[in-house]
Amino acid sequence: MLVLKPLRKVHKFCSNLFDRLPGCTKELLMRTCYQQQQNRHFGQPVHETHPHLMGMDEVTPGITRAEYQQRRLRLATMVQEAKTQQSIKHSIVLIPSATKVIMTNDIPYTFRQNTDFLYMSGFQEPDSMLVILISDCDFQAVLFVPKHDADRELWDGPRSGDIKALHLTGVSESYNSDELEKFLYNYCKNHKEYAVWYNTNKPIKSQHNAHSIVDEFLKQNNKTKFVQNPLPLIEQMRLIKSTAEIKLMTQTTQMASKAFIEVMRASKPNVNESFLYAKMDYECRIRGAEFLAYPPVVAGGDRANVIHYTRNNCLINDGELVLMDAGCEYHGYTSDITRTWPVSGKFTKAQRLLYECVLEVQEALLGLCTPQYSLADLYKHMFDLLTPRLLLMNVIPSEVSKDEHMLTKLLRELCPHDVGHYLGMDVHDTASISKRIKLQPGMVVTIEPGLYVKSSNTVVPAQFRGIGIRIEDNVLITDGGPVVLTRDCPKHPDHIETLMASS
Ligand SMILES: [Mn+2]
Repeated sequence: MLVLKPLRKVHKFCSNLFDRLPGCTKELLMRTCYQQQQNRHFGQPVHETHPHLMGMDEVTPGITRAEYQQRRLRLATMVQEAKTQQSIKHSIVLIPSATKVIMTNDIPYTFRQNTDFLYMSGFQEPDSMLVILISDCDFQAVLFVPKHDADRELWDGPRSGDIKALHLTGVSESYNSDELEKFLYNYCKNHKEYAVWYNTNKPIKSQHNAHSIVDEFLKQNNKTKFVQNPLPLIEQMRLIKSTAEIKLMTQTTQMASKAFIEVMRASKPNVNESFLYAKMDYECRIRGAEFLAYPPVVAGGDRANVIHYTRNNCLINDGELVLMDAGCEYHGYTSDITRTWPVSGKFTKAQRLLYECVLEVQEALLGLCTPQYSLADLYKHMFDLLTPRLLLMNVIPSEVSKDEHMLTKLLRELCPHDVGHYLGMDVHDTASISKRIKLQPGMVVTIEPGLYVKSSNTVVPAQFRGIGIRIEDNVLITDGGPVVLTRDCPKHPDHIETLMASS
């Protein structure tokens, strides 16, 4: 983590200048050199510095300034509509960014921006705050950002600062973060009555100074009639993807699909799960992904029956299946795919029987991804489709099927998780949105039925024990029917066997 090299380089450069400029302190000169260097940069990729990533009008890759402004206008309109019902004239919406979280002395965890803040501003620096002021017929977006700090920027890289943040994001005004307190104090002083929209369920570990400032703001004034959570409104917007977002979702899902093909090709008996994990990470990153969207599950044999197995440190034996649940994050948009394949390249008879059962159910469910159904409806359909097949294959013995209680218990054991979830900027996206609402064009969902027979399961016939299978695709809902975004990721057993035989 140390940056001795650039420091030496600058020191040498400054020393040369220093000899020619007597009277100037070395420290001042070094700072000036750095300041000039930093001024050419932003705290995030922009078109000028990253033309390979960004278009001219884009704040983040793929999303334009106009789209971000449109989002803020929509949120202001939704708040305004809610406000009319309460007959309050003014509203203030406060959306904090994420803050840097420290792992151990001076070492940070990988930074990930607060999704709602990113969706509304496109600003990628920590310790910032978006404030939206709404009055009768007007709204203003004000961004508070970390101020320039030569010492910090020497170590952490350039910050945009308030002026460049204003031009970059297209907000109405921008200030340094340390002006937030005064700003809120003045707002309180100048307004008789107002509603505050702020998510008080902030992350437990957050050291973000803005949280305590807002807490103080909420405590100190008694004019605030309402403190409401803006999250459900923002998630309602995030649920339906725009054209630009659909393009990013298409890219992130294709990227992960192609990476899966390479991981399948690299599989062989006795391979370590950690090797397949690293291969997935590599294949996603070389295609442009920033990182994997979540700790992937790479589970050989019976370990696939631990739904959230992430230790990924065992050898996968010849004849075992490997279940991999992985996806990537590309410019803020995630993919979430699961495939299960034989590590040796050939399914056994029992494995293929169970696999084809899950695949049939999954494909039937994909066909139901239309505005007629909700995710909750599809969950019910999953069991309606699975149960007769399991009975037919004798995976569920006939004596169990006669006892409704035992049958339900066994089905829950064999398939303990949900059929899918909304997908977008977050993996488990827009979690405040009910799964009972009907699917709508512009939504992206996962469809991921699974079948898990633990080796310790003594009810199911012995040949099926120790097998865990899940097949998960990402689906875009459209007026013209479901579009399987992850269709390039092989899942038919013959296709998988052919692919692996040719590797
Ligand atoms: Mn999933």
